[in-house]
Amino acid sequence: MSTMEKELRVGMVGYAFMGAAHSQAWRTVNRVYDLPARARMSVICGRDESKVAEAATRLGWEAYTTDWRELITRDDVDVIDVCTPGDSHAEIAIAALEAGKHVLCEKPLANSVEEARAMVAAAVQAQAAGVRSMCGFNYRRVPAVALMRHLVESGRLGVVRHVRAAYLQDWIVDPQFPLVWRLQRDKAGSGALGDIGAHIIDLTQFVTGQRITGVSGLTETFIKERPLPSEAAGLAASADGSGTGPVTVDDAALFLARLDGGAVGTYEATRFATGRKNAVRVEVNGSLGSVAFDFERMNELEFYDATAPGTEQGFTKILVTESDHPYLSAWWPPGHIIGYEHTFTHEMRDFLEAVGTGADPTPSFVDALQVQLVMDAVTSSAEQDSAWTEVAPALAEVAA
Ligand code: SOE
Repeated sequence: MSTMEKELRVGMVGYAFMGAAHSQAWRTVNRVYDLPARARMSVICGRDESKVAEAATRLGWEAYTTDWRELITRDDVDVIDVCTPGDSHAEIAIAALEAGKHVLCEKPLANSVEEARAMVAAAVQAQAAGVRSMCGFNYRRVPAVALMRHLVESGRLGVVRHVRAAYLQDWIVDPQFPLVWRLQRDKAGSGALGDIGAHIIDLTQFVTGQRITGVSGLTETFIKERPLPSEAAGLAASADGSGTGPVTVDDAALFLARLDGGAVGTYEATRFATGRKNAVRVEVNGSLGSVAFDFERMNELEFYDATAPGTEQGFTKILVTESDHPYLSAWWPPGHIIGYEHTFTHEMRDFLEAVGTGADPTPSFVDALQVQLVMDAVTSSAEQDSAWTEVAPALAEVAA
């Protein structure tokens, strides 16, 4: 460690899918990027002692604890990384910020707008004391997505008119798939809308620089009752044979949107797109060109340049692996592609860069509240036969 580098001792809460993805990123980030701060994987936290002890060894953490309240008061921890289900985000993040710890919180920020507002209030207060916070929308960190934003920002698309976004999965198509926490409103807040719709809301606002101002939404729960899960229930869960319970979240959420720069958008988030495993698709059409991205081909970006001579126009497939593409200078030679886990390494890179230089990382809790406000508007609209529903700017709330 150079003398200029700060050490940031991380305490992570949760050790399932996101905990493993974040651990991989904390392990890797300082070996790849030269940064003003170095992460130390100090403590991992989970309720079940034998499982968290095993996770600490497997994922590379120095110590473990079973009590997040103890974790956030420790003097040997500077950052709290929240990788738990949504029902504990607000409580943990607010307590950590109040204890003076920087916070990285998985998406969606919270299970409700009220919780997200309380988190923003805690983040704003902590910020005055130099305590930083960020929400973990990892798809912003796909190099092709960052390039998309750059093309829009630098005017290559002209005036943005259409945003077309879909996040398609199929892991609960089978009606016998059990009632895991992601299908329970009290734990997850919402279903496809908050779990994957949140990503495309954030991603499109990030890429276009425009805010969603109003929506007309529709949600559906196709399978209303499911077998109860066995205790170890992840994305590949099994039923425990003890009966069934009600699904209390949406299986699919669709909405139309208007954005504040004049664009219109269509959004679709579903866990019932049979055959689509993790297709995050975004297309943006502007007056001078278009860009199209699909996460299942995450190293590529399609770009149509309408200013090229007519005889040469057509969608160009850019292989986003050049060293001067976003995030890629530290990785492999051109053509040697990257994967899902890199998006988290890039997320930790941006977090450490900001905290290490005393800046606020993005997306902030305010940005994440904006996403929450859109989701809330989609839910209310769907409850009122898709009535048009305005989305207020989160920043105005913070300023008030
Ligand atoms: C499950 O649907 C899930 O793991 C989401 O929670 C993640 O945010 C998404 O990136 C992949 O799918």
